[in-house]
Amino acid sequence: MPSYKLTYFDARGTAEFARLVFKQAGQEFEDVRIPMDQWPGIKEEQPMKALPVLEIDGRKFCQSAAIVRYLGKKFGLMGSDEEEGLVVDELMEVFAEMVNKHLVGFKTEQDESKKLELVKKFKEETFPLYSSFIEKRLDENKNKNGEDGYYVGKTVTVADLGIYYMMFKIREFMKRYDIDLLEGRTAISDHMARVEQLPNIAKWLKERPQTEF
Ligand SMILES: N[C@@H](CCC(=O)N[C@@H](CS)C(=O)NCC(=O)O)C(=O)O
Repeated sequence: MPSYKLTYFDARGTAEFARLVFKQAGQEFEDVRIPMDQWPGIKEEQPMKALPVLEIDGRKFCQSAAIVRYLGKKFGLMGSDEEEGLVVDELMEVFAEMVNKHLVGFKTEQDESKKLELVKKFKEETFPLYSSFIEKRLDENKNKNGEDGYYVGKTVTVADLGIYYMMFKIREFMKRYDIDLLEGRTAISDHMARVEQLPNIAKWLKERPQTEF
């Protein structure tokens, strides 16, 4: 196995999905967290002047989604055939779209009243659309396997880790507004609990640095 070093800031951010994949796979990696004041000094050394960067035996790779897909393939977490792989990919795109199209607005909008409007629209339109689709995929796999479980097959894939992390981000953000979007969304809450109870993930959630984002 090559040596892995994942460099990011001291945050979950766009590196945490890859960290979750490493942890679930039980694969050792160096979890490097750059203090913000040191970032200007190393920015120019990064392939696209941004983080996360994964070093594999010293060679640097960027783009968080590409990193997750690589790790998923390496550790057998992409589904067991092309059709399962399609669902896994589909849910990875759901994750990316949610983060880049919707959650980013909460971060960039500074005006609190405009932010409240975004929260309202998210609660009434965006979240129901995404969560209904996610529940449909969970339900389909449940019908196929006859048991509550994961998004494809009977074992964890990167789709489970990504959608878990997406829901975690939403849950954390909405707490500030005293909103629980997962109320009544039992299939999603149960899935989150299932991921949180995976032994390697449970250990990581306990020991990982506590950061705001
Ligand atoms: N599409 C890239 C985005 C990379 C990116 O914009 N990273 C941000 C942090 S999330 C960054 O390095 N910001 C610092 C900077 O641009 O100076 C990915 O998913 O990896």
